Amino acid sequence: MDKNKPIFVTQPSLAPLSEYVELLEEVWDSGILTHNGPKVQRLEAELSKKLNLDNFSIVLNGTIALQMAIKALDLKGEIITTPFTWVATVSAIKWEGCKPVFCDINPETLNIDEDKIESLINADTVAIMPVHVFGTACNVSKIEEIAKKYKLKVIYDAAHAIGSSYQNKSLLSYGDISATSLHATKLFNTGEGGACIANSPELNERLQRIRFFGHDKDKNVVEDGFNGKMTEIHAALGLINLKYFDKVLDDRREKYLLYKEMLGGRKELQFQRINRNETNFSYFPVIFQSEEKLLQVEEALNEKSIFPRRYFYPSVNTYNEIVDYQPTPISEDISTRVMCLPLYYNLSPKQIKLISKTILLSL
Ligand code: T4K
Repeated sequence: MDKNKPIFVTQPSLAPLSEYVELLEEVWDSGILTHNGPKVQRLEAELSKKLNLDNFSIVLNGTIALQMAIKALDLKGEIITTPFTWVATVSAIKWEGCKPVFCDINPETLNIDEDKIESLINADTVAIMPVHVFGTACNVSKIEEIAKKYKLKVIYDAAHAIGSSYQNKSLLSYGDISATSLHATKLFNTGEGGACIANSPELNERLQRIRFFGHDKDKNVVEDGFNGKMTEIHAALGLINLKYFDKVLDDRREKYLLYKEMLGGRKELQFQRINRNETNFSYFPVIFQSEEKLLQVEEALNEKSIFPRRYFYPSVNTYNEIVDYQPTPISEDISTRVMCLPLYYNLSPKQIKLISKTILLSL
């Protein structure tokens, strides 16, 4: 372990470069760089098979995936979402001309509190957009029940959720559309990337038209679209990384459990309630007793060149440059006290022990 090398919150999981070069040679030979070429189509097919999903459309990134989902469902009005998220959830809602309405979170799962959703529904509500925070499933059954009762659409922001499951199916199979991210920092990555998983072939066809300027198969413009296409270079990266998907997931599980073993016994620390048989272990959030304590721990880690990240801080409902404040006290409180520890493939058990001991000594 290089003592001086900084340890960041994450590092991309990357397959051996030689394997990438082989695929890039095919791209060079074909001269096809984009427009849903053979590599994008192969990645769609292989990911669908791996996760047992239909109606899978790969796009440029997770934010575009969310925007496309809103567009494909023709949503105009209020969308109930969580403030405990990355700003992209909310900016996607706003870019599509809808209004984000914030529902507070469950302090144990850190996901939207399904029991608080109904009180926010009114005549302008068109959809619910929960986030499977840190890869942990929301209460999907209850959310589906509410959506059915009020005839609302459900889009899951599943940016963190590739590799997670719910009731023995991929977590990405739920909702009218699930939108995931394949960003460099995610469990499975294409550098930049994302995907929409729709609940019907018709909706998937619409998403595919939207990502390609609104063209139908004969290149007639049949609706408002934009450019959401992934390049062959990115898809090739996905294809080689996909071979290591299970290995990366297993490795994360082991590392997550090691952190839990090191830190789990301390009553000063709280952890997200997860289902170990369903989550993808994509983040290791720790909730401290106060922000002061968190800052103290962060300083001690930074002194050792260890850089955790305050995902998610601040609570998005307090971003007063972009949203009107709506109180969500639990999210506002937890976001000041939560921090994600480094967790990635190349992180060694020795480094996890160093990080954990540094935390324990500064509590
Ligand atoms: N919804 C939710 C709930 C999300 O969390 C996100 C994104 C989205 C929607 C939108 O999906 P995308 O449009 O991004 O596909 C990261 C990611 O940029 C973002 O994808 C992610 N969520 C968010 C939670 O985190 P930062 O600002 O933390 O990235 P950065 O550059 O500070 O990277 C963190 C660490 O990772 C660095 O310290 C070093 C390491 N790193 C990062 C990159 C980009 C690398 O080693 N290599 C790299 O290429 O945002």
